Amino acid sequence: MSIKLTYANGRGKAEIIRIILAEAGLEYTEEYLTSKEQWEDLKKSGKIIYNQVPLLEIDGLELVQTGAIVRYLARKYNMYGSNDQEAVKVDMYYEGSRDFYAVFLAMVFTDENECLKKAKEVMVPKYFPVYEKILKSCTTKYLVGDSISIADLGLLECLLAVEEFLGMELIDSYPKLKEYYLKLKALDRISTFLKGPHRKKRNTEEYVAEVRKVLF
Ligand SMILES: N[C@@H](CCC(=O)N[C@@H](CS)C(=O)NCC(=O)O)C(=O)O
Repeated sequence: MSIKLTYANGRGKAEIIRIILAEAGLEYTEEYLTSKEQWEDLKKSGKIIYNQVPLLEIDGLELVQTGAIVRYLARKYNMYGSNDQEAVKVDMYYEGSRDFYAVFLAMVFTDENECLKKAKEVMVPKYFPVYEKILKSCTTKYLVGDSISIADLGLLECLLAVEEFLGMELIDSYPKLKEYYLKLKALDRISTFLKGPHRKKRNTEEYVAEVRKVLF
């Protein structure tokens, strides 16, 4: 059965879903919201219960709410630890990554420089030592257990943003995190995704204008 992701043609809340779909090895199509008419039609279709995207159509379901979508994929494609104790750790580390990534999400509609300043001065010093400490006690290359989970993919999204917007030198001071990041980025499916069309580009003025035009 075909899988379809509906969102704007940018990272936003959908990018973590794209990263997970990539690691799960799933083929899917994307519909980009580019016109008000298309957005109104989507709302009328009844597919998006809160009138919000991302929308993931999969297994005959119409899924909204990013966290619900992420966990559905995680459970189905074995990225949620191997028991309840591991699952709750996956949740803790994944949720931490969401709190961290929120500063990059905010860049679309608020002052980009302010967000980057906060990312550098507040978020990196708050979160990187936590993940460095966790990784120091890990015996595998993953945050939880011996296989990749949404905790790793959530943190990967943060690390990619830090490298892109603030520079690799911010990661250099955390040796375990750096080693972990380089290994994650080099995984076959992830490295293919990062070079491919599902990986979205950083926001441009045109993209922000398009999102404003369509959604508001
Ligand atoms: N809690 C939801 C929030 C989704 C959300 O705010 N989506 C925005 C686009 S990023 C949207 O659809 N906004 C239109 C609206 O709320 O009217 C989630 O995480 O999926």
